[in-house]
Amino acid sequence: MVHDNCSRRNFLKLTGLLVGSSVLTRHLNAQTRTAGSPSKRPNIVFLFTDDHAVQSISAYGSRINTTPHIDRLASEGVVFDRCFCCNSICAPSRAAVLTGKHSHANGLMTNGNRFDGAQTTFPKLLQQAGYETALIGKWHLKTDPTGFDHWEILPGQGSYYNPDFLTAAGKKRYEGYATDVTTDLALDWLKNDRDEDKPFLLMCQHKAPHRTWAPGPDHLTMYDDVTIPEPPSLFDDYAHRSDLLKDNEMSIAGHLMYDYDLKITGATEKDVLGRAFKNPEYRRMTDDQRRRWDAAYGPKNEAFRKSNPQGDDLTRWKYQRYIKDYLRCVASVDDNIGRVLDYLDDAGLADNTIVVYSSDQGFYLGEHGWYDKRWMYEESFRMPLLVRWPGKAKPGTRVSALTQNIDFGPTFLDAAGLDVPKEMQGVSLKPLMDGTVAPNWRRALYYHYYEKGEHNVPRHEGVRTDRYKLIHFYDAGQWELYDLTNDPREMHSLYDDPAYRTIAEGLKRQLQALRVQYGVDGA
Ligand code: SGN
Ligand code: CA
Repeated sequence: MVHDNCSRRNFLKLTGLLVGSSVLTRHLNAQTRTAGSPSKRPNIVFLFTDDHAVQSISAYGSRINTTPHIDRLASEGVVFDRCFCCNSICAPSRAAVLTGKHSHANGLMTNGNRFDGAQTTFPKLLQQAGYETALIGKWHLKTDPTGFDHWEILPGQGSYYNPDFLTAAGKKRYEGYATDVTTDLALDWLKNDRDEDKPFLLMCQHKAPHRTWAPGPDHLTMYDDVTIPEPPSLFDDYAHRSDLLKDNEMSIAGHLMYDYDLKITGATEKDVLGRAFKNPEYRRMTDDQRRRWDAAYGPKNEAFRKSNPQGDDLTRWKYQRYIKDYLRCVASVDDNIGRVLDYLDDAGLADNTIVVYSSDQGFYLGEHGWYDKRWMYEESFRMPLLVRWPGKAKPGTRVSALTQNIDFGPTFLDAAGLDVPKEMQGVSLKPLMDGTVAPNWRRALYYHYYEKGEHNVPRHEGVRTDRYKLIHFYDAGQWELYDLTNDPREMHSLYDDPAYRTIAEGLKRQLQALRVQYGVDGA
């Protein structure tokens, strides 16, 4: 198929017809495909990023950027407006995606745990059923990947500049920017390495836009001339909520480091925890990359030193530097998603390929004065989920049913015509793809964050329904209750309000029912 298309592209080039016109190619591909191709098991391209919040995707109504290529998936497919993770942290979310199980059930509860690769995962089941499976990019599960015919992963968190990749054969460094390199490797596998007689699963998993938010050479000066709007709770005082929020170590005002996070190269100022680390990317750069970096940040840093903002103005400056770098990383992700979508068109694969875009969890883009994730509040609890599934996902559909990362594996198995094993706790999202409101769909989601670590977020579990959210900070014996319709930004807990006692009790019963349903210890 690819070869046919290549020769057709060459022919078109020679005859002068292909003047950068992927529209024409798409049209021809569509004609070829509809001409009697037998119905085949769909390929799956899973595009997964790290810490990409819906507040920075225009298909989700971003006020701060545009993501035209991700938006293409929205107009050609389905947007899940209420998709959530079961544990808002990297490795646990990835393990939940692979296994279709909550953290306690797959054994990976914190970033410190090692993934048990002997357990059942959806890639393994697809592979056993005849799919060719590949994983490229961030993995972060400590043990070697299982269930993949081909894998090439970033070690741990990986690097943005000139990243190392691990394979079963060892380590290799690629010159370039991680988001571009990861896409290059994924496209290379699609074009040159896979067995074209088999359906495939490609998991293309980016490091971006994870901390330290290092933009690539092409985006270093993007947004230089604009001011990004601040979220209304940038200066949150944490009133009317658990006092545990005040103990956070993820504030833009106090916990971002000048050189490490904010790119003030050579800064020695410390954050409120007394840390003054150097940015790890800077020393990885080639001379040319460093020259471009310095040319971009040098004048901006000089202007910062000169204006020397203080107090709230300093926080505002830090927010601008943080959010612009984050969005610059997102812009590169979006460009690279576009490259993959164009390739699928050009290779004639788009019509029989499910394309999914998601990220391991959401992120705070200044809401509550924060960066990072972990809390069960909407911004980090939510995940983007966009699915283009020709013939199944009705273009332009928005789904508001409560969905979770444990549903991804079951959905992919269902797409391949396979049974979902009983041990998987998620359910296939296929019935929702045409906008149907499934009558017996789940009415509540279970959440549990277990880590006692960086950023000082207390362990908590909770339940979210269509309208309410109940959170239990169990080590401190504290509860919060939010009415998400009246207080979507979760600024005022109603747990101590007598008018909400019955609602709180009902939610506690729902939480307990979920603990029993999912087999949580002690339930
Ligand atoms: C690193 C980051 C943290 C982040 C964790 C988890 N620090 O430790 O800010 O919360 O990863 O992120 S950094 O200085 O190393 O960037 S996760 O997405 O991998 O779970
Ligand atoms: Ca993450």
